Amino acid sequence: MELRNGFKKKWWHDAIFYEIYIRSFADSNGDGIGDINGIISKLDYLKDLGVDAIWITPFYPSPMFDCGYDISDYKSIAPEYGTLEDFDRLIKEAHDRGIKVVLDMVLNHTSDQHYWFQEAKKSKDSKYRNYYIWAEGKEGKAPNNWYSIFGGSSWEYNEATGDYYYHAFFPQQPDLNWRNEELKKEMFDVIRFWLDRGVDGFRLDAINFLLEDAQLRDNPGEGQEQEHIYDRDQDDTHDVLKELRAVLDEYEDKVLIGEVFPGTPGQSQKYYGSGNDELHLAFNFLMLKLASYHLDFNAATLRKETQLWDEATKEVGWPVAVMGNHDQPRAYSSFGEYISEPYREKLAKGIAVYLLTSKGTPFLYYGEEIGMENYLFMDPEEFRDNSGKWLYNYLTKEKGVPHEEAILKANDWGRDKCRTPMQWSKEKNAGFTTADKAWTLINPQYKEKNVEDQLKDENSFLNFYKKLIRLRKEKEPLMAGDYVWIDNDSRDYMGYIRKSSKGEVLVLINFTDKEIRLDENMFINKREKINLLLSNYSDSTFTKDFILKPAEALLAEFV
Ligand code: TEU
Ligand code: CA
Repeated sequence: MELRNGFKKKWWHDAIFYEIYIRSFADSNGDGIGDINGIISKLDYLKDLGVDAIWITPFYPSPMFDCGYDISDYKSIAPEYGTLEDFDRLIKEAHDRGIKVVLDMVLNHTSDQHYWFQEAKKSKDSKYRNYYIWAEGKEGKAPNNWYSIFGGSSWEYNEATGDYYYHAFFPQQPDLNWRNEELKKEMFDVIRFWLDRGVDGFRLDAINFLLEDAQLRDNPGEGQEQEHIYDRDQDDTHDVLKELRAVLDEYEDKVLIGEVFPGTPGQSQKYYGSGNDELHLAFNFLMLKLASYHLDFNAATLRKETQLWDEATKEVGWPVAVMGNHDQPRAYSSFGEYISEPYREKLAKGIAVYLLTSKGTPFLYYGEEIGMENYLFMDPEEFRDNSGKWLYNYLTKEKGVPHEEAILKANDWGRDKCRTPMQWSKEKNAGFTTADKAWTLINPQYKEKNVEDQLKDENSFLNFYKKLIRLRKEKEPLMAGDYVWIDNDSRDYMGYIRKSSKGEVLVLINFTDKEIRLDENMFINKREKINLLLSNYSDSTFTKDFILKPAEALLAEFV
């Protein structure tokens, strides 16, 4: 099959991906922490859901300052997650079921506990000094004004050497120096290590942060408001990506998926390179814009963004559709803000319709399929994510903000709310662990929302997802088709036909809590009849009266 612009179809074009936040997915040995054997025990569930590939968040040894995104050994597995033998078994068990396995790879930085950094910080003569980025201070202050993602200067003073090292994220995550050939070789070796073990590709963490301006020039603007023109998206990052891609291409059929942050369409487009020499896929952080920044969300903004992404990827590759991940609020909660209470679940199903009828590879985040929601942590002692902890302390201790206000802000910025354990059943601890307590709080909502109950209920959220996934696989236009937009202006509903040489599928999503009557001539035209494939209402009347009920979302075919 040929996709647009002569791209040959690969497995990842039509695969359904599923992100597993390993610590919270399934605990097999009763220590309260999800693990590799836990994942193996749920492969049949994933297969049945229709998942074709899993992306597993970092499981390497780590002091866990950033929940595993601070790696201290790249070629091993943290004991709490299992062993390399468990991992090999996971690859085999997944592959036996036709499920691909993609690892999370953090190339931008290591943990400050990594042997390289421990050595590097001892002396300027260390063999590993040049693995990291060092600079002299200026008048007793940091070398420049670069501001870190998690707050504060990106530079940290090092006593032993009397100078500063650079960190885009926490000080516990020193950035690697990708201009050093030796370092590059070490990391490519890591990539080969896992490819040799049979993994099918990588999700590259914060890949546009890889290199910084060699002259360390100041960014325009200050603090959080600064424009990151010298500490992100440097031209030579693409040279490294091309080398990395060449390593990947030594193997057959592997995929490179990049987190380009914040990932506007124009910015991300560059990371696809010519279309065949950098990333295969770059995440689209639409939901981040809609949710984290509380933007004006409606059918028009979503349509516009979808069109921009389609345009941006047209020449160079293939888009991604994603509604949530381990850094973002749960989609169910974010979109729920835009509609009145009785229609929250309907709209969440509408968002699922959008996700699974979009052009591009869909990525699900664990628990999304049962409608898991944010869980607010009201006691700062319970925070597991240091970004929320940092903000809470900063606000209460340095800014004098009262607890009630600070805790909400810390929840907003922190990421614990979307990392609560998977809700498998209404048993104790949601069936996630047999331990007394899980490593983090469990959303008490598990009693009403869990896999076990939803599997039994024909109209459940989970079964809606399953039906959608099945339709996406059955109806070729939903994968390969182009968009034919039905109404390019409506702020209330989105309508499009996915059209390919094999046929057409109509998609309509009402984003409001009001009925919308459509003019059938808009889409039915010369076609005889319209046949409903799926609606989030079991009593949809659309094919008779062309009325979309409040928050109704549907797929239909012309016959
Ligand atoms: O995220 C990159 C990133 O920029 C986001 O962390 C974002 O700024 C933040 O989460 C907003 O709340 C990746 C990982 O996905 C994230 O979990 C890591 O913390 C980060 O890199 C550092 O490795
Ligand atoms: Ca465990």
